[in-house]
Amino acid sequence: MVLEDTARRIRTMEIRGAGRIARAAAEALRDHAAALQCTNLEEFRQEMHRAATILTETRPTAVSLPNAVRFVISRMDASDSAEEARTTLMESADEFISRSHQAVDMIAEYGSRAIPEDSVIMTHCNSEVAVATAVKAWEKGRVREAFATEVRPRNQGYITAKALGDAGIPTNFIVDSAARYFMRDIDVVITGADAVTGAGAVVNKIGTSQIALAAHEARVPFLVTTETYKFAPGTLLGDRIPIEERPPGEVMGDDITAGMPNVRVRNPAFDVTPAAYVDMIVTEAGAIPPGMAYVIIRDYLGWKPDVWQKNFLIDHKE
Ligand code: RUB
Repeated sequence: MVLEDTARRIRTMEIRGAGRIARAAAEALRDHAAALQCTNLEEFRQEMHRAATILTETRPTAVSLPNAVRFVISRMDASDSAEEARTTLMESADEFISRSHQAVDMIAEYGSRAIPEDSVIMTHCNSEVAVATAVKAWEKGRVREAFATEVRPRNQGYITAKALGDAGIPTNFIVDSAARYFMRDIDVVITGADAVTGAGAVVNKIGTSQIALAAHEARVPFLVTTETYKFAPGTLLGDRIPIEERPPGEVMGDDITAGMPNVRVRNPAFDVTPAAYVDMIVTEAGAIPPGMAYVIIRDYLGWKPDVWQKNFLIDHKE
């Protein structure tokens, strides 16, 4: 019940943002394991793998989701009984959730140090970790003003503008297409990430790459704040990050499109910013250049090519 409910809330974006999605999935697996009346190890394992599949299929782009699910369920494989597997899984879920919260605090601290004194910052979409960094920098007196974009079509920028404003930061709310117009006033752009590839490219909310391009053109530093569990090991095997394309109705009402038979509305939810437009990626493991993405995958996500080639898609998909 909790499982299906969490899956529905992630799918409908009631729970959104890569970090929150990952923690919600870990929590759902933990609660599902706790509620499962099952004393047979193999049955327990199978049911938890089924649960993992339901969760990972809710949204395709945020790599935090399969990484969190893998972290939570992989250790139970060494268990000798259903009870041991349940305990291990529940402990892993709690560990993931607490590490995730700690990571946000650490990134906010490191990221805030990277923001120059008296900065005007710009952010796009609603990233928990980018907002935490901006607020931390504000508390240290490093931020003078903020710009938050609207983020069509789902308007996540409202949440960001409110959070920044509530923290006391004088905040300008602008439409997405005004980002380049205001870039001349900006000292640093900060965004979050849904995925980071082995080559250091950053997948984030649609429009991020245009803002990165405008920042690059204006010589404005572009900072990405992200937990290490948003790095994508599969990209080292040549996998591409799937870009979610959401329903056209989010962009234009179905009644309007009905009157335009030759018009197709496209609604990709994310885009890819090449590493060349990213100045720094701030993680809980430190602030790194995008070229060091491989090191994060190797050292923080347990990258072992032989094992991952076999198991990259959690084994319920085999
Ligand atoms: C959210 C989005 C966020 C990242 C990072 O997209 O693109 O910038 O997920 O967020 P959506 P966080 O609203 O479609 O989920 O730092 O909170 O993980």
